[in-house]
Amino acid sequence: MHKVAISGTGIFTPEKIITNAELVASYNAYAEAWNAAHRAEIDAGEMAEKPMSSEEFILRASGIERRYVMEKDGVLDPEVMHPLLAERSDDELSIMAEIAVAAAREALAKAGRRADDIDAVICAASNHERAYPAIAIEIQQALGIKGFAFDMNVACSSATFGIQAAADMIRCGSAKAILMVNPEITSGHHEWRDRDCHFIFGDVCTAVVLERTEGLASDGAWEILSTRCLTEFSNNIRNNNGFLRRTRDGHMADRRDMQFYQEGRKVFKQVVPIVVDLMQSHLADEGLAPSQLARMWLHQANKNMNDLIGEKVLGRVPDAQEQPNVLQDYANTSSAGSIIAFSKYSDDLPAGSLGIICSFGAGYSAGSVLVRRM
Ligand code: CO8
Repeated sequence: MHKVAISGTGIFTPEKIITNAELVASYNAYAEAWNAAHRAEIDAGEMAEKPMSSEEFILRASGIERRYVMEKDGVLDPEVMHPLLAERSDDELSIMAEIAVAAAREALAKAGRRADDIDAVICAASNHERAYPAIAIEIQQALGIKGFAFDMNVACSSATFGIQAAADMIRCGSAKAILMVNPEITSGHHEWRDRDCHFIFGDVCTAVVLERTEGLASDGAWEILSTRCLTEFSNNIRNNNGFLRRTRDGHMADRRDMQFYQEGRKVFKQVVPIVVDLMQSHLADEGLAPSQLARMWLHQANKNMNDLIGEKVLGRVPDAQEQPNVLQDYANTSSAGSIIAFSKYSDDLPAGSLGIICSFGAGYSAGSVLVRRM
């Protein structure tokens, strides 16, 4: 069995930013117009008025201040409320592959690797823009990687499950080095017209190079000591859009359940203990105490949730540098969140430092990756 390391990471960050102020102004204009259009039904008690959103609520409830998006004009237009992305022909690089290639180039450069050194690509994300051919195979071709590639989806835990899949394949010898990417264009499957969740998500792509620890081409890699993945079925985060849509009555209707929807309070309450138990049992299995962790790179869904998880795992309030958050700038970027935090906040730690990358989200799904700086 081979030992496995994360030798490079990369982030593609879109150029466009939507601040909470812009988001709330657009949502409130949409809600006011909707209320005006439905005034008679609202006054007759047949429909509820749409309440207004507020910047103060968003910051307090989530810690999010802004988010990056691939396209903002459509999202902010009260008459559109979703991104407007130009359709590409089958011969053009797809948008998910494009952002994955950008993040991958950065990860490969950090790892000191070229396409020839990689023998597999995993595209792990919470949605894929088409059913087939796999986005991963398109990325493989665009980068000139030989070997094999496949897509996978475990919602917000796609990256940690992707790391486990890659690490297990490298350990067993079915690949020597794997590129694992997380292109998350959440703005496309998010519901910007729902006040309860319109502030949650942002777009990004992360990339991770995993390879055998022997013969690394760069310094400062992180050895993967072990991984844990866990799933438990829940309807509390859901999206019913799928290939059977046209087989059902009313498939063309603008239905709420064709975008992300959730029971946020229930998710918060039910997921925190699952994640705390996963991290604590993972550490215990390795004979490690939480106090030995130099850093925790958690999934970036909600600051209050991360604060609570950190406190429960460590038994005290973590310092900001022990558990860095990026969601104030990026919002929830689904599977990419913990990898952005890891990529931005790991270079300063000395050799021997222990850390944990942990994701959680729809499914429910949770993943834990225990790493040590080499
Ligand atoms: N502005 C003003 N007031 C608001 C707003 C708003 N925008 N939204 C809600 N309120 C009001 C509510 O109406 C409520 O009012 P009242 O008390 O009068 O009833 C009050 O504020 C409190 O509302 P909530 O109880 O909903 O507020 P919470 O404190 O629970 O915060 C959160 C809401 C932030 C959503 C919180 O519950 C949360 O973050 N929960 C965790 C959810 C989570 O982590 N989900 C992860 C989902 S992501 C994932 O798994 C990936 C899926 C795949 C990606 C999909 C990409 C699109």
